[in-house]
Amino acid sequence: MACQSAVGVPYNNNNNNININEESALQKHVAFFDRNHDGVIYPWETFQGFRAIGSGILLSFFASIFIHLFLSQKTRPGKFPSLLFPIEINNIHRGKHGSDSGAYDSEGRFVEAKFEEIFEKYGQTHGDALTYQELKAMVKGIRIPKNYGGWVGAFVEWNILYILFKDENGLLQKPTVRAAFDGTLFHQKQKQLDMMEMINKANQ
Ligand SMILES: [Ca+2]
Repeated sequence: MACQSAVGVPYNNNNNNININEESALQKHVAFFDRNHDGVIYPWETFQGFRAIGSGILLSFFASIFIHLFLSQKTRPGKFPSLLFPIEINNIHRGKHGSDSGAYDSEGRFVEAKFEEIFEKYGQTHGDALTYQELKAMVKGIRIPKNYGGWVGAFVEWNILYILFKDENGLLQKPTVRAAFDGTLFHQKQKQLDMMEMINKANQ
């Protein structure tokens, strides 16, 4: 969900000129957690966002702490550190770490070829899905030597994605991963859970 202040990242495929109205895939990916749409995400919003997509209290709590400790200051260049650990969506591409899949480029734009590469290289069993073992192999395979922060970042991100979005056979499906990258997955999941709750209430 786009917030008005999340005007984008300099982006133009041809000559790198600025298009300030373009919202990057990475901005869309995180904007779900900006619950009041003011362009800044606070830890309690991340917590609420995780709860809204069906994450348990413990995982939501851990994710909020980890994400904000890791990202807050990177997204606030030149600003004095804040104990509220805000994340500024406009600068979210600055929070990108090494040892990632490369499916977001340095400006937070989605890179189709890198996304495809994940499944071509590691989706050995099903082609269009990852088993947990394949996911582990991928997270290990994309490591940059001695980039320990990136190793931890990638490990946590992919494991959270797996825990919350694996299917009934324990597979992380390609369309699910694509929707995570393009920012639509969390909205879909929230809608689905809201719908289930409505049905449950209606049946009581
Ligand atoms: Ca906010």
